[in-house]
Amino acid sequence: IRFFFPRLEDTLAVIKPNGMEQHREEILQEIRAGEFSIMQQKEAVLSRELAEEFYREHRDKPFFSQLVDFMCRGPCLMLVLTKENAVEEWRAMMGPTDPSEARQAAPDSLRARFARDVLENSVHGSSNAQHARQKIDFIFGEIGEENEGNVEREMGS
Ligand code: RTP
Ligand code: MG
Repeated sequence: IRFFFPRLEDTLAVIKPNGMEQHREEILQEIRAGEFSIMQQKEAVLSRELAEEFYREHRDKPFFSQLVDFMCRGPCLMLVLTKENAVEEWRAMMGPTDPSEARQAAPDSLRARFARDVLENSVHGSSNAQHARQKIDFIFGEIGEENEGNVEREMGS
């Protein structure tokens, strides 16, 4: 049964501002090569408020304000990726948070190749299925309604 009906899973992927500035097409190419289905996508400059809410679990970390500044500095591309085991597969494609670790542990990963440093690490991915659902609802609910003016362009897939 499982063979014929794989359990599809959604994850939220974000190409962060530095990824958009320099490596957008290469990252999208990797997503296609990974055979993820792109079910929804939205390009937007995040408001501070939205970035703070998006990363609220890190609000007490020393890097929080830098992280929010970075995420708001230019457009992000937010993508709902669907595939069997999408959460884990997308995390594996991204590699570890810190590119110096990524270059050791996962030299082909996106962060090994495209991250500038531990902050500007080019991509985000949900860490589990429940987080994925929450963040997808948050991004594709609120940006659409409240931040319409910030959505610069939607790409055709
Ligand atoms: P993400 O949530 O963006 O997919 O990244 P992650 O799970 O690999 O790492 P997480 O611990 O959730 O950190 C979120 C993002 O915060 C920035 N960061 N900066 N300066 C620092 O030491 C530092 N540590 C983390 C990164 O942009 C990281 O992806
Ligand atoms: Mg995280």
